[in-house]
Amino acid sequence: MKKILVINGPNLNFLGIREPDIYGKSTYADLVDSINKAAVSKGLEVEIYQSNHEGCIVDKIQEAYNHFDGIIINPAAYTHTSVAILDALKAVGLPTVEVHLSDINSREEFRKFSYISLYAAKTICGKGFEGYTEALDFFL
Ligand code: CA2
Repeated sequence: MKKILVINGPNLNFLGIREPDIYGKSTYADLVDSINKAAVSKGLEVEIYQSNHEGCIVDKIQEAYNHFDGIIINPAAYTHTSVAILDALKAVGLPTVEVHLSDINSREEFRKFSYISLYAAKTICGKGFEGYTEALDFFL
């Protein structure tokens, strides 16, 4: 069975608490539940990790080396700033899908550039929780 590491970046643990107009009313626990259910139905094993800290995300990506078959990552705000996360993904070399709940191309100008897209095999945005399900399909 393929093992996929799902990483969620800063503030995503606040889902459903604030900004429901952008990110929806469902909570982070609902997101975890939806990813777990989709993974079971597709015959994939997933580990889901969330951190508000750039270095912790880099550590987690490095730990995936030799332990996972792929990475799904929503780096949240680090999408637009983090060369460190880009470099970690490149160093580990696992197939990676980038996911964003919102459509980063139709928001503020600064959200249009993604360091992570320079490495990710695919970027899915603007599809809410469904984006993670679609990302899982990439590994089938
Ligand atoms: O659309 C996405 O998934 C983002 O990665 C979410 C990030 C944002 O910085 C990216 O540009 C796009 C922000 C996540 C913050 O999540 C919150 C959830 C509830 C309340 C406030 C923030």
